[in-house]
Amino acid sequence: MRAAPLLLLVLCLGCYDFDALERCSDGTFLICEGFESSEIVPPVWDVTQNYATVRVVSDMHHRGERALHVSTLSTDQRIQGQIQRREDLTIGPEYYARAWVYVGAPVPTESVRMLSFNSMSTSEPIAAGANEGFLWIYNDAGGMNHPTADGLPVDRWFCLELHIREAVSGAIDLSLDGQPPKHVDDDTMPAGDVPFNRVTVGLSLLALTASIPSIDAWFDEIVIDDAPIGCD
Ligand SMILES: [Ca+2]
Repeated sequence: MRAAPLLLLVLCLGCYDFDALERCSDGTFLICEGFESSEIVPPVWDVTQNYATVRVVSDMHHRGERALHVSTLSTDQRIQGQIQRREDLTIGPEYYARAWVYVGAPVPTESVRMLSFNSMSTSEPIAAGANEGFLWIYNDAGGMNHPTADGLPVDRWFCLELHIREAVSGAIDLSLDGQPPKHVDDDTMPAGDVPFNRVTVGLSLLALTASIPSIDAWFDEIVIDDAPIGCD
């Protein structure tokens, strides 16, 4: 290569939009959803919209050109704006999940679940979410609520990582933006010992006692794998 084209190539590296690169296209993860299709396609994902709308949008994204937008109504009812993938993940007993999440201000103070694993036969999940404005681990199989010291970020994309080791003496880790995780030793066996085989992404507010303002949140590049994923 002559000097001039090489110089152009080097200069061009500085102007290339690396954020536009879509990480799900190379197929290295067990499950990766970047929402680059213009719609959520059943039966890959089932959609639940109770007092909420769930749409793939092109005016907001972490990477690529699209993301998932969940918008809830102002209500005191049971809110579920979610997509769920139902299949045998066949990656147990240790799962890793990563999601890019953007929650619009103001900070929701109610209990909200955003990324959860469920079993086919039960709705009891292990979930990452927030409560009282802080990131939170829920584990219905074990110790229930495990708050973290991390405030729920709003008005910016953040990287949410969840690690589950399924066992009676199991463990859960929740990490924000690649920081050292909140670690919990807990019983993580699903009811009936049926392995987790569903993953759910979105907003779920199940125990409201009063009407709350609407919430807007976006999700992008949902990854499930049997190895640590990171925030790349
Ligand atoms: Ca995307």
